[in-house]
Amino acid sequence: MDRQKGLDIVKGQLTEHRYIHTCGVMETAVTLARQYGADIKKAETAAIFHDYAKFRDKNEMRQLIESEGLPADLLEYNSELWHAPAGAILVKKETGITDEEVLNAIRWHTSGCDHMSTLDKVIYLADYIEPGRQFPGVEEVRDLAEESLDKALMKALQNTIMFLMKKNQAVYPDTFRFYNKLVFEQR
Ligand code: DGI
Ligand code: FE
Ligand code: FE
Ligand code: FE
Repeated sequence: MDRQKGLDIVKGQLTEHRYIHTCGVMETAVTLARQYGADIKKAETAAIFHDYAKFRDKNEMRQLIESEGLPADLLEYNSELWHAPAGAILVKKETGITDEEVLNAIRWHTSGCDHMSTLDKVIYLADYIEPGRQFPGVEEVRDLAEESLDKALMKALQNTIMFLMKKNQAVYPDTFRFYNKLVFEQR
């Protein structure tokens, strides 16, 4: 899809703040795709649409998870996780994007999983390090992203898992699976 058309569509779904974040993810994803050999156009499209469902009604997303046969255990975990798989379904239904690689990158952009493609990783990392992100540790991950996609992701996953644990929150199993996979691949 044309960049401007995609941006116009998501603008109607997002707050101003989230739209600016989306533009940051788009720029960062294109840079990372070029650097690490993912499809640049697919990275651009996945980035534009990655948070498409961020502000959908929770009940709508809960029903979608049930009716579309998405993993039911999602409902037991933080509802922040839902907009990613729900987004993949809604983007397909509502925007005509059918490319499964793009839809998968949207699907896995929050939890991760144990079979992340290079495109999935690019979107996951771009979401974490785009220029608008300010949380502790992001600068270290930005530096690592210059030298290694997987090393940067490993640090990002460590930060996220520890952040959730410090708040006594549950960690979705796919997030641990993604982290463990990165560990296994790096040793
Ligand atoms: O939608 P964004 O804010 O741009 O970012 P995101 O889709 O990566 O959502 C990240 C949020 O989800 C972050 O604040 C932590 C929260 N979260 C809750 N449970 C989990 C989780 N993130 C991961 N990776 N795994 C969880 O189990
Ligand atoms: Fe998100
Ligand atoms: Fe993320
Ligand atoms: Fe995001």
